[in-house]
Amino acid sequence: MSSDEAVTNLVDVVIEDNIATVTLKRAHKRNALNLALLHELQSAFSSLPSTVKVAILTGDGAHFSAGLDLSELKESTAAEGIHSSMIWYEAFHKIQFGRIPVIGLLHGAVVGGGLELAASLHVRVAEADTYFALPEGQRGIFLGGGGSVRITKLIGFSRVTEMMLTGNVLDADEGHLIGLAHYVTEKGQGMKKAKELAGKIAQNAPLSNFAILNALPLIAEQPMSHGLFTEALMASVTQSDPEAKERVNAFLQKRASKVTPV
Ligand code: 1HE
Repeated sequence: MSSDEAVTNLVDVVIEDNIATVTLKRAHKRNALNLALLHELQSAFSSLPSTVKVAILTGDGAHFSAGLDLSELKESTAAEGIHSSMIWYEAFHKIQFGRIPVIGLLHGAVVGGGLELAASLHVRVAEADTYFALPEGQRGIFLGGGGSVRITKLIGFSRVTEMMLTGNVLDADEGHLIGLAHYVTEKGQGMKKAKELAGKIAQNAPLSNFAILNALPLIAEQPMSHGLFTEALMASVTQSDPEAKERVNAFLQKRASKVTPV
């Protein structure tokens, strides 16, 4: 950590109504992720007030994140490397399996550890200038922030292998096509889209959002018989919540909106 950063916030949190916008604030290093930033990120997500229902995570400046701060690798030993990965895992686990859904607003470079971070988010909106890459092979290292698990689950083992071997850089539309982004917007329109989605997500029943964040990934890792059983348990818990009863009644009494095509 350089001395200027010792006194500077590396993560900024702004709360408006029930939406928190969390911004990586290390633009002069292209939001490269060092341990200090990861600690701040984890603590930002751990300390959001209970009134917050959704978060948007983005990066200050021209890039979402340039990945691992490579200067931290210069002197590190194997043991320190393992310890560092554990810190990345803990921070991203806190985000992925936290209380609230997190929308990633991506732009510019989403590379290496930046893509590992993006893969831990629940919805990803990419502005048109976004590009995705895994330059670990070129740097002589390997994924170490959970990407070999999370990115592989998103786009499959073969695509991750190809991206890592060749250093192939995917643009926003290519990333969208294979599932790295759920939405692509024009440059400058990403926040509008992210806020629109956040507004919708915030209106869901909190218990449904909890189940989506926590039960779905667990079920995806279970054998079918276990998965179906977990699903049945989660379905019955959500269905018996008073909020679900009220919402279902509202629909049956024609007080709730219908599902409409765009
Ligand atoms: C950095 C980093 C970084 C920028 N670590 N310092 N990630 C990479 O291999 C990507 C490396 N970065 C780049 O390819 C480029 O910086 C970008 C395409 C992202 C942006 O380019 P540009 O021209 O806008 O910026 P720049 O001039 O290259 O960088 C500005 C400063 O940020 C410069 O420092 P300065 O002191 O000379 O001003 C860069 O050195 C610094 N910088 N990226 C450290 N990544 C858990 S395992 C995950 C493994 C990985 O993530 S591997 C992929 C690492």
